[in-house]
Amino acid sequence: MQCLDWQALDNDAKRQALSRSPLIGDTNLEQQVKGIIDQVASQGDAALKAFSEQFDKVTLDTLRLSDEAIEAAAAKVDEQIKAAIEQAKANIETFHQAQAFKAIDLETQGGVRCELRSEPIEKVGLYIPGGSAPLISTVLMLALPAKIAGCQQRVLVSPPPIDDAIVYAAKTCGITDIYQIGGAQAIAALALGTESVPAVDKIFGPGNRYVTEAKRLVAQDSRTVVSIDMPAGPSEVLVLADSTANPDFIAADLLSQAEHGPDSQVMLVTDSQTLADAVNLSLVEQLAKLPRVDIATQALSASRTLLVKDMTQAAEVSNLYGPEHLIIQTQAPRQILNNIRAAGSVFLGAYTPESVGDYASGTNHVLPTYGYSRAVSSLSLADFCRRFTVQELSAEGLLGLGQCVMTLASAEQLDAHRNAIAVRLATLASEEK
Ligand code: HSO
Ligand code: ZN
Repeated sequence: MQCLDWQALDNDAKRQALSRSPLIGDTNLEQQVKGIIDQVASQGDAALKAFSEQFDKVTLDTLRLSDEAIEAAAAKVDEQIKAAIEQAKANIETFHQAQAFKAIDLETQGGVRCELRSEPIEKVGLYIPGGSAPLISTVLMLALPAKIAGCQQRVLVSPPPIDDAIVYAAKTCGITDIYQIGGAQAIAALALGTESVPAVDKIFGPGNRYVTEAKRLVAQDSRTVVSIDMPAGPSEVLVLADSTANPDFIAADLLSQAEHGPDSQVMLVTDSQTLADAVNLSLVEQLAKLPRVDIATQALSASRTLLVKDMTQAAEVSNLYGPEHLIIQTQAPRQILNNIRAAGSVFLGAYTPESVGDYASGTNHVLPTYGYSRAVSSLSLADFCRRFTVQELSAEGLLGLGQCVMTLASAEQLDAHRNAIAVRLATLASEEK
């Protein structure tokens, strides 16, 4: 990995050192995806089947997996995998159940009652990518919170042929419908609805650039009212380490992120040149043994080590970057945690690799990337709910608040607003006589 001395860099070079590969709007991609969405809008299921033949090379009779097909796929899954799914599921459930909404019901002033309530989003669509790494864990991370939140219809889509373990995970996590559709066309179907796919209120989940572009486009499409979970970018990790860290652990963590994709970014920020050198040596050794060596090598070529003066500065650098995953391997990681302002999920200490959060500790692995951790939160139960407020005033409440509202309405020159108060105050005054 390229190694830079942070303190020797000027401001421009510092910005450059923390830069991600540009997410340039690709007009060609946009046009292509728009075309797919329009085709699904006009031809529904027929378009979905045609795209499956074209992109997935699969001919589909039905888009929805039947109960028999689900049972048959689930029966083929290895018992060890089932047991691991059950253990991860229990932890994810425990952590997400604890996030249950706490309602607010109070008086802001005498006779003025205000409430904050929460309702589950009724229909949610969950996208699970196919391809070389079937993300079983993503099924757990999306389906369990959706179920715990109380979303009524929980639709999972994934490109055909769907991996048996994904089908099993969907079944055990209470998915109500599974559709074997993928790509931009699956997002279009969830947003617009077709003869067999229900239109949903919100779409969740990671995907390739077509999927990401389709999510962005449907969220702005005037034919639909659909939201998406969060903006997406390539996955990334930043490791903060001091001289006490184990270089083999760090190299392994960097590689676990690098193997996700050639555009994954991994960063090491340390105050120890000796550690940086040892990590580099270990990377070379471990990389050679990985089946996904080509992907990881490409990711590493755009990744960096930054040498800082101390671990306080290291935390500042991490805050500037705002990593999706932040691993802190130092003598006293919790001390550094107090200085952390922006990160999707934090992994503390030598025995907490990112992998545990990716699969099974209980935290969610759907996290803001690309520096969005400065403003966007990691996926939680709240993302599957909508909050709304309620207010109720007694006559006394209105007497106490009316003049304030009338003054502000007059200042905004909105007389009808003022009158909505005035007419009531006048009635109250006449009733009092
Ligand atoms: N690190 C990925 C999640 C994942 N890893 C799934 C393995 N499977 C993005 O947070
Ligand atoms: Zn991962």
